[in-house]
Amino acid sequence: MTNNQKLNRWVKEWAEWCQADKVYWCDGSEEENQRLLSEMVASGMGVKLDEKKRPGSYYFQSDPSDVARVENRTFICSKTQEEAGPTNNWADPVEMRATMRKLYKGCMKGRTMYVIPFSMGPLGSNIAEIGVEISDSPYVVVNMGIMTRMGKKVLDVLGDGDFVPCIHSVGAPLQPGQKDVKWPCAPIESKYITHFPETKEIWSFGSGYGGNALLGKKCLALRIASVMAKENGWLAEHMLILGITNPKGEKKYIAAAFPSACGKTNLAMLIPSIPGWKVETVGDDIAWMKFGAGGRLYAINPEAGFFGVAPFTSMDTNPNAMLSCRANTIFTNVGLTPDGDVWWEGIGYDMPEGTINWKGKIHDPKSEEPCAHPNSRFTAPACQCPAIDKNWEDPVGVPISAILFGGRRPTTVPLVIEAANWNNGVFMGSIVGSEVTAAAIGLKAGVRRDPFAMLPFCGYNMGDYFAHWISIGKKAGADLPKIFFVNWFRKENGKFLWPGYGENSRVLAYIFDRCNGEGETVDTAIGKVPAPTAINIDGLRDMSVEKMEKVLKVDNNEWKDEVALIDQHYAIFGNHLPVELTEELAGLKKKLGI
Ligand code: SAT
Ligand code: MN
Repeated sequence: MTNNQKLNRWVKEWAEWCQADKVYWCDGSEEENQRLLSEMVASGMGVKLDEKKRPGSYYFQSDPSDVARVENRTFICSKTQEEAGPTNNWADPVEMRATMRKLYKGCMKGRTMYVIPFSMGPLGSNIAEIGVEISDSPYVVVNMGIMTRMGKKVLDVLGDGDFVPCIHSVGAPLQPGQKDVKWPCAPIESKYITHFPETKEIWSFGSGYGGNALLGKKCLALRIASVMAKENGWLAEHMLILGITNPKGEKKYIAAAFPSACGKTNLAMLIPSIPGWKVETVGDDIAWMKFGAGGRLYAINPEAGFFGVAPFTSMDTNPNAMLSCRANTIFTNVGLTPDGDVWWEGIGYDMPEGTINWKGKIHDPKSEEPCAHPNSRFTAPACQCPAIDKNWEDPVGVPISAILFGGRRPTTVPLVIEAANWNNGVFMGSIVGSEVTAAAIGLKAGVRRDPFAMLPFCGYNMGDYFAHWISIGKKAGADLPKIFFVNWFRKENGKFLWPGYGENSRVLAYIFDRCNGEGETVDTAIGKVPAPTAINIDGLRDMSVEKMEKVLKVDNNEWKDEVALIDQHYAIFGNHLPVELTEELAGLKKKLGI
């Protein structure tokens, strides 16, 4: 309980509306965490993993219909559709409230309503924000306990201050005597993940999975925070943050945005392959950046844990992620081995016989279907990451020297390009995209643009978001990060030209040197690329200066095609596209001779 009148009133109103059996205020203690986990094990929702193999860890299987974020059920309910812009699903806020109020009525019958106070960012940091989630899912409580700073300590900091109200229900009330299912949720057509940017509220109904239900993450820390950031002159971004130290002991921080499935977690936790360099992790998914001392942008990771994709995480691909989830971790939709451990495709060893798959059946190793769902996850405390940066919880944040944008581009985009200036860097962010094959879920083959990797996460008109980025560059006295465009995924004859993973440290080292004004560059139509010998390839098998020339090549013909695609991409933003980006595109066309 609290003396915060607004909070008390809000909790009371919703407990009555949802007709929860009980209201429980989470204190965030370890005792509470253990109790909720034990209750879920007793009810059959969760499984305790073997204490020797995976100490303090638990296993869950979701309903097969509730396995990922549902973008087509995610809405931005600004007053007008124009404010939500061409890339968001918009719904009228008055109508949406009416629709959802009906769904929420009585939706927590037979369940406990948990009140979850949480802080995105270190408690009391002036970059942090406080939210309160009410949820009828104990699974959400224990996950929020890892992913955020949660409980009574948050209420102490909140006092009678303001918070972001977040309402969540799995949408599966229980009648008297009705037995609960393992993973309660509502059918897809009544799932709603809804944001009200004007009033900074989040209403979520019908799903218990990931970003649909852990409302601090994508809903607050990106969709709502992007609106707050625009209003108050800061940045809320879908970016990892890493610290990199050179052999002389000099350290810089880099933030990087990549669309889903481009290896953000791997880059954030990378182990450099070049001697003497060190990479440390501040965050793997979200960065909030505000101006601080010396006009520099300081970043915090608003989260306290990693909600990482399990498949293909191994001691080879990402040992720091493997070690982060060695204990005190919640696993969802991976395989469960007979000896009480977890298994997934690409974990680095064969599946033990008798392993149960994410659908709860003994897995046939010859099956076409995977044992772990492709979007199966580990929820692990960030402090367990061996590479966690010593400043990761500094309330002031860490000063950002460089911002990277990237996607999966088999052609056209070289390994690394340096923006000429801030606006040119914003242009690069605005054209980020990944190549998708026709097989990908209902998408057209070609480049799927995902500007700033924020397509599903920007809480307002993406054209206005570009303009906000431009305006950040105009701040008086700002000492801005350098911006780079990277692409680890260029191919020749179907094969990747660049080895990726730990070898990406070679590119980070070049970027580090560029921030010090070092490193040899070559000018091209789109920006500065490294000279073929500027990136250290010592000891790299299968790499040569000739191959580097291919990885770094800027082919003006490819860029002429790209520019036509950028024209199409930009057209959807109409008069919300800032003139500075039109000018950047015109400048590029001129250099290409179009
Ligand atoms: O489910 S989350 O939104 O937390 C992760 C993701 O889909 O990117
Ligand atoms: Mn993400």
